[in-house]
Amino acid sequence: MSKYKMIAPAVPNVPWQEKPEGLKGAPVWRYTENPIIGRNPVEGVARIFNSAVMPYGDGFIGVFRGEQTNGIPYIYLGRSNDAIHWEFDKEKIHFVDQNGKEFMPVYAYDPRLVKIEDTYYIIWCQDFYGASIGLAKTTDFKTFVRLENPFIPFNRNAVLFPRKINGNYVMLSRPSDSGHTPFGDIFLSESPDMTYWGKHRHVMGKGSEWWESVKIGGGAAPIETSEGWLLFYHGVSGTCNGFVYSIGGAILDIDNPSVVKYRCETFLLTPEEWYEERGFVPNVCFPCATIHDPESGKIAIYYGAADSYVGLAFTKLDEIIDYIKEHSVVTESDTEIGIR
Ligand code: BMA
Repeated sequence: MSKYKMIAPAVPNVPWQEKPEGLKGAPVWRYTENPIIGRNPVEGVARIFNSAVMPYGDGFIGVFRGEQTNGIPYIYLGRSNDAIHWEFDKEKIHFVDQNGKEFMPVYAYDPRLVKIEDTYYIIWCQDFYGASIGLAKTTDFKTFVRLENPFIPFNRNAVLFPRKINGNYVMLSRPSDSGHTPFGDIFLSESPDMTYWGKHRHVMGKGSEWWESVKIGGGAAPIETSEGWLLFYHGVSGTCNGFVYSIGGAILDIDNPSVVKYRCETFLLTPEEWYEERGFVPNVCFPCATIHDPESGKIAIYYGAADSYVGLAFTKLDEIIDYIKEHSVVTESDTEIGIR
């Protein structure tokens, strides 16, 4: 009997490996065959990383950050039967505006993919006179309709909740600068129609713990549970040799997600393996999606590794919630409603 409940559609074929014996104290463990996506995965693309996947039909579908061989990132569609071996389209995703006219962003990176009711939304970072959030929808993964840019620049790391809360769509984002951003807290905004965004709230600030002391950003779409919204996010620390990106975990109030109920003071995963420590940008674990199954409590976390690869890690609902609760430290700025 599981202790906690996950509220999500069943995914019996969630990719999975049991926790290795002897891995004490760590609630998240890596897939032994990582990285699941290596370099030069498709013609014209040097690296795929920071990408989002989800169940679709009998298999899985995903939106992938592909670094083209000209150095410009774009989003590519990929499909898989097992969520581990992926086939990618050679052509980047083709966007149209709401009148059907081609509407391609100059560049597009770090996509997230979230299903709300019958529609799939892609959220990514793009140029809108500076780094900001792009938003598009599809129902068939053939036509991708770009919606209005939700926010003015500069902003990154937007993630939608998988259902409306109190009648509104809810999006997390991380206001930033136009460069590598030496600061950053997670905020949320609401919208009745995916066009007008407001009721902005502060969710959580960069942490007092060293591993997340420079900035944080939303990662995978929050998972609805009996304890609140389970959020995997990234936390960044600064070293004399650059930023280090680790994966953190928090649980947000179910009806008022700007309130942080629990926040894990330790990272859940930090760069340790060669594919996380060595690559185009060393020392990056950057979560963008989970595939999760309410019946078994299995959660597979997809993360970009060293801006070069895609890694896969696992945890279980009861274990991760207990771990976050047992190691939780929340500050006033976490637990307040987040309006001043
Ligand atoms: C951030 C984003 C991510 C990237 C990370 C580390 O600012 O650009 O795409 O993974 O830096 O380079």
